[in-house]
Amino acid sequence: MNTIAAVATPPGEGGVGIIRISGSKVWNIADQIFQGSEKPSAAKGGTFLHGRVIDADGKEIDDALCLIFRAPHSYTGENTIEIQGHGGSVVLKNILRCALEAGARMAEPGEFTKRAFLNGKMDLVQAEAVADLIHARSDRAAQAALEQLEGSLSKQINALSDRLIETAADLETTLDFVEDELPDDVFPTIGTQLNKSLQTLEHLLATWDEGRLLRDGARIVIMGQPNAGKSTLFNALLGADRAIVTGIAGTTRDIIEDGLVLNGIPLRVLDTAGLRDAECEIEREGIRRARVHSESADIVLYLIDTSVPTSAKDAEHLEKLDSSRTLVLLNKIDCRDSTFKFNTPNIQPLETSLVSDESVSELRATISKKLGCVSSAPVHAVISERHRDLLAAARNELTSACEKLSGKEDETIAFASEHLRSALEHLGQMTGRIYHNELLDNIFSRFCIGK
Ligand SMILES: Nc1nc2c(ncn2[C@@H]2O[C@H](COP(=O)(O)OP(=O)(O)OP(=O)(O)O)[C@@H](O)[C@H]2O)c(=O)[nH]1
Ligand SMILES: [Mg+2]
Repeated sequence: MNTIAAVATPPGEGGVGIIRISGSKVWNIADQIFQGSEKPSAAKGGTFLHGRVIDADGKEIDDALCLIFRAPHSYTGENTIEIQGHGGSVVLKNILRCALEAGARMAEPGEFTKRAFLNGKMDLVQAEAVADLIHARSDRAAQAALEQLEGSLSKQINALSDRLIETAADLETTLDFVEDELPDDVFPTIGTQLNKSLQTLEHLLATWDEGRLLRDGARIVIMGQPNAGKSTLFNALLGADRAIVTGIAGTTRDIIEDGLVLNGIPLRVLDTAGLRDAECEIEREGIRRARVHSESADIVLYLIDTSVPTSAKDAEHLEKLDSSRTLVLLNKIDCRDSTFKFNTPNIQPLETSLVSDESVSELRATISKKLGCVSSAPVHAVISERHRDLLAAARNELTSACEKLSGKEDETIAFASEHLRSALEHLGQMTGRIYHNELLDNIFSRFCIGK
C-alpha cells in the first residue's frame, strides 16, 4: 500500500495541528522531513520525538512533535506517524507539502479509516461509527456512535450471523435424510431458532426510530393562527430572543429555523407564519411554506389562542394535520376567554402559558416523550440508514425462510436455505465480511480527509 498523508485537524487556526502519515514508506519519509534527538525510523512505537520539520532544502518549517506508531499498533494497522505542529493553515500546508515531496500521496476522504477496515482493525459497522461520532450533534448521538465504534452493534450482528449459520447447517443436513428417518423434533427446533433470530432482528430494527433522530435530529414545526404565540414559543424553546414577537397578527412571514438539543436529541425548530386567508402575497407564500414543512415534521406543535373565543378555523387546520405527529397547545391559559372551548375528539391538548417557565419545561418533557426517548435510557440504537436497510432485508429473507419451511418438502427446504443464505449475506455486508469496492467508496467518501 502506498503511503498517504493528510492534515487530520480541522481547517483554521488552533493551538496544535496534526499531519497524519501512514503506509510502508513512512519511516523513509519521516527521516527525510523530521529531525529530532533520534531518527523516527529508529524510534520505538508508542513514543514521541521532539524536533524540527524540514523541507527538501533543509529549511525549517516548524518546531514539532512526531508520534511513532508501529504496525499493527496504529489506527490504520500500518506504520504511522503523526506530526503535531503549530495549528496554522500555512504551517500545516507546508508540513504536508514536505511529506508529499518526500514520497507520500494525498489521502482521500476516509482513507485512513478505510485502511483500518481493510487491515482488520475494525469492521465496517465500527468504521461507519467513526464518521457518526465526528458528525454527532448531541451528547446522546455521540454516545450511540461511540458504543457502535466499540463494537456493541457488531457483536450483536456477529452473534446473530453465527446463530443463522448453525440454523442453515441444521437445515441442510435434513436434506441428507430420507423423510421417515428424520427425527420429529428437527423442524420445530429449526423453527424456534429462526424465530429467535427474527426477534433479534426486529428488536434491532425497532431502535432505528431513535437512531434516526439521533443522527438527523427531529424537525419540530410550530403552527397555528396569527398571534397564537408561535414565535413566543420558538424563542422560549431556544432560550433566545430569536424571532420578532408583537401583538400584531401576521408578524412572522418567513420560516425561521434554529437548532437546539433536547435530552440529547438534536432538534431543528421552525417558526412559521400564522395560518389565515392572507391578502398579502408575501404572507400567503409564508403560509404555503409552513404547510409544506409541516408535512415532513416529526412533530407539529399546533398553538391555539385561548384568550379569544373559539375559532372554527383551528379545527379545520387540525383536520389537515396528521394527528399522530401533532401536539395541540392551548396557549395563553393565563388569560383564557370565558367562552373558549376545545372539544375536538381524540386530541389531548396541553395547556400552556408561555409567560411562565413552568409551561415551557413541561412542554420540553412532553416533546421528548413524544419523540420516544427518555434521557436516562441507554442508547443501543441503529443509527445508519444503510444498516437499517440491510437489517430489514435480512428480516424479510428470514420471514420468507419461515414461510417456506412450513412446506417441509425437499424443494421448499432448499428454498428456505437459499433465503437463509441471503439473510446472512445482508448481515455480512453490514459488518463488511462481504464487501465490494463501490460500497467502500460510498461509505468512506462521507468522511473528512485526514480521518
Ligand atoms: N398572556 C399571554 N400572552 C402571550 C402568551 N404567548 C404569547 N403571548 C403574546 O401574544 C402575542 C403574539 O405572540 P407571537 O409569539 O408574536 O404570536 P405568533 O403566533 O408568532 O404570531 P404571528 O407571527 O403573527 O403569526 C405577543 O404579544 C405575545 O407576548 C401567553 O402564554 N400568555
Ligand atoms: Mg410569529
